[in-house]
Amino acid sequence: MNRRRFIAAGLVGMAVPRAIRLPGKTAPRPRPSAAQLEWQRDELAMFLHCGVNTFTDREWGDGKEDPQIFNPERLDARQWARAARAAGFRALILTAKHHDGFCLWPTRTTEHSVAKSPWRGGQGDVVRELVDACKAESLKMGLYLSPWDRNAAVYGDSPRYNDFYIEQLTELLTRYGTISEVWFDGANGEGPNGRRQTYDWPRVWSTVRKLQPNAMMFSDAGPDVRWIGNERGVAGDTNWSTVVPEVVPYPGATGDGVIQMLQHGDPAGSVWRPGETDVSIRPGWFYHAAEDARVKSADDLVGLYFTSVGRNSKLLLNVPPTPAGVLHDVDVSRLAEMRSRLDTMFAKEVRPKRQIVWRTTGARQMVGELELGAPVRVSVADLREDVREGQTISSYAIEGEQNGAWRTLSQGTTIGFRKLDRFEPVEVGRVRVVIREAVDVPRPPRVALFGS
Ligand code: FUL
Repeated sequence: MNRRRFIAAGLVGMAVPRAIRLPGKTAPRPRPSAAQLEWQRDELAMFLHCGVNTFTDREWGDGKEDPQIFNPERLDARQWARAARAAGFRALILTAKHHDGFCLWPTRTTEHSVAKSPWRGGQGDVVRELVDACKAESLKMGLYLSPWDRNAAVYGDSPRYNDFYIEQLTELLTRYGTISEVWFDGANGEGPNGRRQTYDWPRVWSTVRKLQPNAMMFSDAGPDVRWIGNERGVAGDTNWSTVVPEVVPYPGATGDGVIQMLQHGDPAGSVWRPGETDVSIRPGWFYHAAEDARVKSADDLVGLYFTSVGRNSKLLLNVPPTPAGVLHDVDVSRLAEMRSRLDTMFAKEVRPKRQIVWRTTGARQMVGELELGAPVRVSVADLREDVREGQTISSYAIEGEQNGAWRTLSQGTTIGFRKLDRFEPVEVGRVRVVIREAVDVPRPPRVALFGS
C-alpha cells in the first residue's frame, strides 16, 4: 500500500531551519551529531508491525475493529529480540499504534487498546514486554506512533486531536525508560465526515526532544533522520547525508523534488539528515499466512544490506509477528542465513603489504594505493569517509592491477559513512582508490577489501 496516496499538505507555523551564511565566509559543512553517528553505526534495526491487522489479515485497519480480536496467546518478545540480536540487529522498532488507532499499551487516552482485549486478561502491555526483552538482549528500543488515527473520535478536530496525540506520545516517552528512535510516518487520511487533520509537527518534535533528548526522530522531514523515499529497501546510489530542508518541510510533503531529495540528499544541503531505508521481509508490513512462501531469501536480504547500509544508509527491516505473537520460523531462519552470509563475506579481509599510501592529485582529487603482493582474489570493497567532519566525496573509482594493466573494478559517486561495492571476483596484485571529485577538500576514506 502506498503511503503517498494518504498524505496531505496543511501545516501551520513551520520553523524552517536555514544555513547561516556570513558575507565573505562559506558556511561550515553540516556534520552529524554524536547521536546521529551512533544511529548509523548500528547499521541494522528491526521493525515489528503488530496489532489488530495481525488478526484481520489486513494491511490497514479502519479503526472499527473489536479489541476482543487481539489475542496473541504465545506472544514472546524475547523471541523477537533474540532473533534480531542473533542476526546482528541493534534496535527494534514497534508499531505502538498503527493507522487503526489500536494501542499496544494500556493508555489513558482511549479505550481502544490492549486493556480491552482478552490478551493477558486485559492486563498486558506489548510495549513493556518489548522494552524488557530489549534490555535483556542489549538492544535499543524504538516506537512508531501513527499520526493518522482512524479510531479516535477527535481525529480531524485539529487542536483536540493534537492534544490527544501529544498525550499518547508523552505516555510512551515517560513510562518506559530510554527510547532510542521515534518513527513518524506521513500518512494523513480523512477523519470522520471527511475532516482533515492538521498535525502540529513542531509541537510533536519539541515534545520528543524534551522527553527523550537523545532519541532519533524519523520522518520524511526528519528532523534527525529521513525516509529514503521508497519502501523497496533501496537507497539512492548517490546518497548525501545532507538535505535542503525547505524541499521536504513536513512529513508527507509532496511536490517537485521531494522523492529526489529523500533518495539522494543534496551536497549543498544545510542540515545533516541521513536516510533510513525501511522495507519488509514479506510483501506486506503485517503478517499474512498467505505470504509464508513469499519471505525474502537470504540472497535478497544480503542484496538489501548492500542497497541500504552499503549506500550510506541504515536498514530498517520489518519482520512481523504472527497471530500467535512470535516471529515465523521461516523469517527467523532467513535472518540467520543472512547473518551467516554476511559474516562469511566479511570474514577474510585482504590485507595489504603495507598501509595504503595517499597522494594528492588535484585540489579535490587524490589516489590511494594498496600493495597486495602476490595476486589475491578480491570481490568486495568497503569504503568509509570520516563523516565526523562532513561528507565530501562525489565521485570515485576502484582499480585493480592485473599483469601490469589497470582495470576498473567498480566506480561510484558518493561514499559517506559506508559504501560497499560488489564486483566479479578478480585476482589483483595492486589496488588503487581514485577520488575523482569532491565538494570540498576530501579526507582519505578508509578502505577495506574482501575476497571470499
Ligand atoms: C506507511 C504505512 O502506511 C504502512 O502501513 C507501514 O506502516 C509503513 C512502514 O509506513 O506509511
